[in-house]
Amino acid sequence: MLDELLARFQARDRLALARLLTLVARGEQLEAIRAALSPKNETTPVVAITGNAGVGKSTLVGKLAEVLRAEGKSVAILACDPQSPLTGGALLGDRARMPTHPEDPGLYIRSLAAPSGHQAVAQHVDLMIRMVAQFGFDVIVVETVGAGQGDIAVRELADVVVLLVQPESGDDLQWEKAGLLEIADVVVIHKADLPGAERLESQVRELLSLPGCREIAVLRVSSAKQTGLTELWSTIASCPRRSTLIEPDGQVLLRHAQQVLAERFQDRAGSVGHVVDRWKRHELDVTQAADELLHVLAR
Ligand SMILES: Nc1nc2c(ncn2[C@@H]2O[C@H](COP(=O)(O)OP(=O)(O)OP(=O)(O)O)[C@@H](O)[C@H]2O)c(=O)[nH]1
Ligand SMILES: [Mg+2]
Repeated sequence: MLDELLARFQARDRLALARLLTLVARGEQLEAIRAALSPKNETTPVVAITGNAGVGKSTLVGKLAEVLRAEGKSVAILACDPQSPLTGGALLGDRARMPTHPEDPGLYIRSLAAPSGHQAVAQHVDLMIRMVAQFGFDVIVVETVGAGQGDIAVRELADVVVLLVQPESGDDLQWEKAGLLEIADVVVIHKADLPGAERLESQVRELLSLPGCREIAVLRVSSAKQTGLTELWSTIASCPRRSTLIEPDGQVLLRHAQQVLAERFQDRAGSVGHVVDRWKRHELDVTQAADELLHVLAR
């Protein structure tokens, strides 16, 4: 059954892709599916779109997909939703705001339930990203749940993180309190058709000019008025990539090892995480980190 699905997936059957994604979303057959993927095609850019609820993520993702399609690029969208797809509402809502062209082989949209709590993306979305990359899409866009600190996980998954903010009533910059600015490569002042966009842009630029901030592009975009969208894509495309997916082989290996370990040796997840954290802080090189992981396992 799984073998047949995988064979159909390799033959670029979208129904097989959908079924496999469902298995992964349920946490089933993870290892077999992971093992069946070849490490090829992992240079596919992954763009995360994040921001608070209602800031227009789904709408913008839909518009961005149209820009990409017009350029002849195929796009897979993984839309993480705070609600269970069982309720139907959120799922259908997202679909409604995104273009649905079932006949377009260059566009694939998948809604995923993100677990409630602090996580910004659905579980195993890393594996799903690899799957759609392998399926052959040119660009992968992940819509995340604006879950504040939980979005840090997004940093690990994506080459480019786009943070959406919108003119809000009052001075309550929620996304700033949540630390979202820290993970962004591009900040979009979204709904730029609304009053207050200019003021918000200067607030954001001011925050970003504080010492210690990375260089981050700031753009005004209105999905409703269709302005700033092509500029947004060219900005994203010119961002330096620093994905897990394009790191040197050893580091990819280490990260995959971490996932497998976390699944198989749940009791040692803490120790594994500790080693990986030290590697990330450059306290260990990749060989040392691999050695330490072996120690953790041999215990
Ligand atoms: N004025 C204006 N409204 C917009 C724009 N883009 C989206 N909206 C509206 O903003 C609302 C929320 O849009 P969504 O795309 O659902 O936002 P979201 O961030 O995906 O929402 P969640 O997934 O629920 O967090 C909708 O009513 C949209 O019509 C825009 O450019 N301008
Ligand atoms: Mg949405």
